[in-house]
Amino acid sequence: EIDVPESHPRYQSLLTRHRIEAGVEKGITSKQGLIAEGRGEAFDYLLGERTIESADEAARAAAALLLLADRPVLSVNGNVAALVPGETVELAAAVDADVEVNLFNRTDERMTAIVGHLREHGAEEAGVEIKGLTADARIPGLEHERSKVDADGIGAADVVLVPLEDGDRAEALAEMGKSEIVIDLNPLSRSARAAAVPIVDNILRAVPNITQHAEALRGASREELEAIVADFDPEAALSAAEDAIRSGDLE
Ligand code: PTJ
Repeated sequence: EIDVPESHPRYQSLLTRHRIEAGVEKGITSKQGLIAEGRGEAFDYLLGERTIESADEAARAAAALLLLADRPVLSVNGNVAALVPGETVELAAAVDADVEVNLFNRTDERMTAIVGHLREHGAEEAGVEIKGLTADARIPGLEHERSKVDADGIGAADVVLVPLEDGDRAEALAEMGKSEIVIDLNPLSRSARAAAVPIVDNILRAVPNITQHAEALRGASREELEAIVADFDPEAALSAAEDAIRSGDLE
């Protein structure tokens, strides 16, 4: 897929860039997605391109919240589809969630391309439903195109995973009473601050990590899962991430 040796010190970052570029070429990722990727990379560099302990705890709390949910939905945008299509399908299968394509810059062409891309990555075989095309409900307080969701998808969800989300939408979804899990490398972003469970980690590492925790927690009781969620402190997780960035300890 990309001609860079795995031993290259910036292998992961080059692979990520390549996937985002390919996403733009396939009509999946928006041009703004390239800018978002650049911003994310800068934060990842400062975090030492690793999953810090507080982000691992957040991923475990996210897994518990998804397993407890009645109607969990994983929201997918153009960056998520380019970076972790198969991993998102695997997470949805592990926690019995639907996937919904939900775009900041919504066009019919990109919606169709992303739904097709997720199908190519095994959605049907895994029994995972891909929503987003019906668009028969709205998120209150957002401009028309940005507010479109499926009534039986994000519209009815109790827990929503919103990776790499714009702050306005993350806040509007939180105001609708959804429990939000946000994956965002910027611990100061409004999306991360709106989340019940903010995961400050690269989505490439975070999504498979939530899946692993979900598999490990499969036999846990409701009480155990509820205790994991109750013990999680979102503000402490954000401060720990900010401290890790400020300490400049790149390992
Ligand atoms: O595909 P669309 O039309 O829905 O548009 C998607 C983007 C991402 C362009 C849109 O939602 C947007 O403009 O987002 P922002 O406001 O740039 O926010 C994206 C956030 O994700 C920023 O805080 C970045 O630091 C963060 N980010 C970028 N890449 C990654 C990341 N977080 C985790 N992992 C990454 N790989």
